[in-house]
Amino acid sequence: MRRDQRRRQGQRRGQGRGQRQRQRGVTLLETVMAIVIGGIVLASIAGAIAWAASRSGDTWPQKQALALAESLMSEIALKPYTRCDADGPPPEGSTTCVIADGPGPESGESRFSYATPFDHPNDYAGFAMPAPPGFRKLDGTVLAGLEDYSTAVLVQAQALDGIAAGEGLLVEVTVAGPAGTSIRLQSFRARYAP
Ligand SMILES: [Ca+2]
Repeated sequence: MRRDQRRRQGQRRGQGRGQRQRQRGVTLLETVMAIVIGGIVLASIAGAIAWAASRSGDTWPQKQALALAESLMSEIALKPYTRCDADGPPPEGSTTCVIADGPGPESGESRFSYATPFDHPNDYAGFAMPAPPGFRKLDGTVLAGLEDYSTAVLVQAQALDGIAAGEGLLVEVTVAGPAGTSIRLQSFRARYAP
């Protein structure tokens, strides 16, 4: 009697394991459904990536123009803002410049000259690199691929908070590129040296 009970219990346990094994299994229909859903998800992700890639291409001229404007603005920021031209400071004991500095380059100065380069923010007043040939390096050579980007610089006296116009400058760099692209950066300088 006890043996029969144990056998029946064993049969019930065996049936229970079989049911659990059947529950753990995956049907062909479920597999097909998973593949279909996975495919839809992957197609959606690929579509989002393609959309983002197309949008990033649209903004490329703006990014390029901004990089050029920042480059030229950094170059101007490196020039000391002094009262006299860097080549003609006042002699010792005097306050009169040997070479006075004013808007635009002084005699012989050029952004593309190694002997007499621009040496003051004022030298960039009215400076421009029309397109073509577009943006040029300090040695005058054209940067390939940037022939459609034109550059113009405005430098003018600017009164700042507590600083007279004669001792403050507004520097404005404008870069125009393809597809109507236009970037304008502004910065302000205050004279710190004699
Ligand atoms: Ca100068």
